[in-house]
Amino acid sequence: MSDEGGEPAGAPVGRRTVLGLLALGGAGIVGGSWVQNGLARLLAPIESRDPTGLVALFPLGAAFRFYSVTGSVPTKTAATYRLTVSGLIARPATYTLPDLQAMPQTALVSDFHCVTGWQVLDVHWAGVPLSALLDLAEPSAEATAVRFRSFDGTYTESMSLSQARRPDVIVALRMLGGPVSHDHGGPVRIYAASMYGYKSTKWLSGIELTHGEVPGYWEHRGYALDGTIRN
Ligand SMILES: Nc1nc2c(c(=O)[nH]1)N[C@H]1C(S)=C(S)[C@@H](COP(=O)(O)O)O[C@H]1N2
Ligand SMILES: [Mo]
Repeated sequence: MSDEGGEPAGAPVGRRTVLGLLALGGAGIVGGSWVQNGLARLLAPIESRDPTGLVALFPLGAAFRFYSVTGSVPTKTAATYRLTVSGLIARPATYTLPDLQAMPQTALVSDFHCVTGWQVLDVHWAGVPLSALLDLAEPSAEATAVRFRSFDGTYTESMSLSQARRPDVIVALRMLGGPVSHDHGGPVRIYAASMYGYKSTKWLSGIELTHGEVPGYWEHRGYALDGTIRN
């Protein structure tokens, strides 16, 4: 089921490892994107960090994969980027990249875990705490959840309002020591430290306050609505 549409860019170690896994299974040599999709299929049912020991056995954690469920994503610059905050709130708003850069920033060093098993440890992140934008929006009494949209035109995610207010959920402007790159969802993405990577919407374009969580792209394909990492 869970082809994450990942591109093989930047994952030579992962690919070598996959070939090893496939060789063990007697599958022989296969082509590039199929290899990654095969890995996703192999690991997708695993809903915790490493119950099988596979990740420890094969060092998949060396590098980020670049995931996109869409073929190509438009590039947004400081001049063209917009983030809208809408829904069940008193104060709808649209932020530019300079607007977000001018707000107080939170930095954190925290791990990134994809639910399919790969992880990157001690990643440097910085951005605006989502809670700060929610405070400015003044959610109404009926608002119980937050829905994220992406300017890839396809991806959505949701989390409860109380999860969204956690101090470790940020509207990330910086990652890995620089601005969030296009491939990592720049110029602005979500980073939710206590949740699996699929909650960290890339190419963030909208934050909407809703009544109840709206299942997103991956929830429609079997992922849990609550993406909290439990172990
Ligand atoms: N818009 C969008 N956001 C997304 C995804 C995606 O395909 N599209 N994939 C998610 C998943 S499953 C993971 S693990 C991370 C991967 O982040 P990375 O591409 O920076 O490694 O992005 C998440 N956010
Ligand atoms: Mo993921």
